[in-house]
Amino acid sequence: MQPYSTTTTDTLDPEVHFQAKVDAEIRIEPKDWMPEAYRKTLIRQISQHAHSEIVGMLPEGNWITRAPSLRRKQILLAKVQDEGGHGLYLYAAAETLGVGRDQLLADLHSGKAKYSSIFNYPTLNWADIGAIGWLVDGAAIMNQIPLCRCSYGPYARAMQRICKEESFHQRQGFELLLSLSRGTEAQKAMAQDAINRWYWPSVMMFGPSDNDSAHSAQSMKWKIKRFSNDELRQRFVDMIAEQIKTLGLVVPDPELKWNEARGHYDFGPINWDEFWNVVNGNGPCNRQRLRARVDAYDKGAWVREAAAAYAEKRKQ
Ligand code: BYC
Repeated sequence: MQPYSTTTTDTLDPEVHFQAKVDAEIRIEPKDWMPEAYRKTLIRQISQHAHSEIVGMLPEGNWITRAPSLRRKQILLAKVQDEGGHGLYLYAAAETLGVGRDQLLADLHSGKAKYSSIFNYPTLNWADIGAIGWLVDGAAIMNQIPLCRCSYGPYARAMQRICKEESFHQRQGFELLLSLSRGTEAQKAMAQDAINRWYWPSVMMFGPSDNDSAHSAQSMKWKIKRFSNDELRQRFVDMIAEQIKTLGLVVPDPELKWNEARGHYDFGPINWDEFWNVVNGNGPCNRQRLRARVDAYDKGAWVREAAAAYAEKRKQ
């Protein structure tokens, strides 16, 4: 932390004053002055994050009616509801930056705003629910714990709550895969198949490599991001390479190998063509996911109208 004094910085131009606060780890709050580009970056990132949460409900929601036991169904229902809640905290955080929720959703529905690439892959068997919890939520936690220290107060506070729930999500996924890996040969094969399909897309979730990351340098200067995409990706690979040993399964990367000198696992090349293809709308489920969100919004019109009418009545 660097020293910060309002008296010494009061006379400076607002941008210098702002950066001095960020450098001194003083949180920026909605009514504080902030550069327009900082506000726009936050709206972009927080809204994309919120969209990821609610689009992320779809692949898992697909399995609620087919969960193999009441216990599994309860866990999955709770998890999917949590993701909806995360979306709400994050939309509320984005709204503190002066943008309306209708606008944010319109940008999602028109394809202007992105959401995480990972949710454009299909959930083909029950083990996918375990793989999502362990790998996808595992990647999400790795990326989100540092966001609890983001310079923007409302985002940081939303992330603290979200991270607590994400850790339950990851554990339930691991526990599901552990049960399958100790089951019949067919169950073990199902778990391995799910890991084979979800591992690389989870590694890609961290975004482009640092050299190709357009926003990282500025976002790190503003302390929105605390670690680069590649740093977090390496931590994730290291964590999974160890945890998979307990499952007795394998990571689908023949080049994964402990590197004593680096103190990290080396790993094989990432298929960036696949990543950009999915980000640009051409993944296996992009169209289906967007259609489902637009349909849900249209079908929910009567709820919004009823809530508005009720609020109006109470005002009178
Ligand atoms: N997918 O300069 P970069 C969850 C885009 S939900 C799609 O590195 P930045 C969960 C990026 O937006 C988890 N697009 O960007 C929910 C940018 O394009 P634009 C979601 C991606 O922002 C339900 C361009 O590539 N988590 O956990 O500095 C069930 C250049 O990238 C992706 C968050 O959203 C991607 N994977 O860094 C289970 C976390 N990666 O905007 C689980 C918050 C990059 O210029 N977000 N792009 O058009 C972040 O931490 C950062 O935004 C990122 C990207 C690390 C994702």
